[in-house]
Amino acid sequence: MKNSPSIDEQIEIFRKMHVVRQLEEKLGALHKEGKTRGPIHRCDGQEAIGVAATAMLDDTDYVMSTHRGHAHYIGKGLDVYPVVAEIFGRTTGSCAGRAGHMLVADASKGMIGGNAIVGASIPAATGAALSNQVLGRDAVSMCIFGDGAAQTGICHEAMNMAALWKLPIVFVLEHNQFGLTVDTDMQSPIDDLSIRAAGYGMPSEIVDGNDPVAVYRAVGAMVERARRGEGPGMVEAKTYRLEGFSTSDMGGYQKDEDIAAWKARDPLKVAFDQLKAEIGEDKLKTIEAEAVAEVEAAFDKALSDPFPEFELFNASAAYSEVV
Ligand SMILES: Cc1ncc(C[n+]2csc(CCOP(=O)(O)OP(=O)(O)O)c2C)c(N)n1
Repeated sequence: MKNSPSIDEQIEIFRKMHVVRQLEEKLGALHKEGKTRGPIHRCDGQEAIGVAATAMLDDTDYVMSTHRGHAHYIGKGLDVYPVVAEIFGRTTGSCAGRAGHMLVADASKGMIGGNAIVGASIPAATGAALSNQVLGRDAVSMCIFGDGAAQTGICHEAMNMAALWKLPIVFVLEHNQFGLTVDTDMQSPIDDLSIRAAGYGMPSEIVDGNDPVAVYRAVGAMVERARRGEGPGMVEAKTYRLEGFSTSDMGGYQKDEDIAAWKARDPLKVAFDQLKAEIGEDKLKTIEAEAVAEVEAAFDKALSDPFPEFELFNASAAYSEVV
């Protein structure tokens, strides 16, 4: 089928999904030991979207992420070591330890940043698409955002302009059923937020966000048409956040039966089942073990790296120099 990932691409998606899961589990464990700085927004259960949606992009294509961006970073080609180092504020981090877990960027890979301001990545990615169009570059922009971000006013403004100017951008909506602790039913009267795309005059597709092949196909088709100059498109990937909003979440608002039902459809299991006939269970288990070892090594190395040295800004000295 056109836009389907090759077996090699599927294997790489499978591997990266395991890197992300291991990263999240390790961060969760370190948070419990009091070793993380501030809350971490884990994406367990959403790995298929971030990794598969970015798998067909080049380094010159831009991605704007969210506060829950670890799968987007790894999917877009960042190594896990500089990501871990950045999360822990070390000089070896992808932003030299100055960004932290929500704002990771690496322009050389086209990852132009996470964003902690809900909805703000949507106009930023739209602006990046406009720059590609104005400069005549053959590159697309992708904005990955949540169902909470979809309810912001700025989302409407950005999508309207993207469609009006036929910008080369793909909007990937990670519909994980919650905005903070607020259920999606309390945020919007409609279940399928992507029906709004028709109002902007752009195509959309709804996919199972726990199926990496389905995500790749749907997003790949939108990326191709955007690259051909046919304008923006939207993919709404239905998924579920298996962990709390952040590592500081006290829980209690996600139904046990929902968690169990979505765990039964864990994207890692879906990816395993899609590949096992082709390459065998033993090979897949080896890939899993290698991903775990890679993440362990990244933590070992990053956590002994130095912190950046900052010179504190002396406001009164600066003021006295001016006056
Ligand atoms: C402008 C703004 N308003 C509120 C917040 C607080 N806040 C942080 S994440 C979040 C919910 C985001 O929900 P969604 O976009 O669905 O992303 P998810 O956390 O589900 O991945 C809110 C309200 C914020 N960071 N920025």
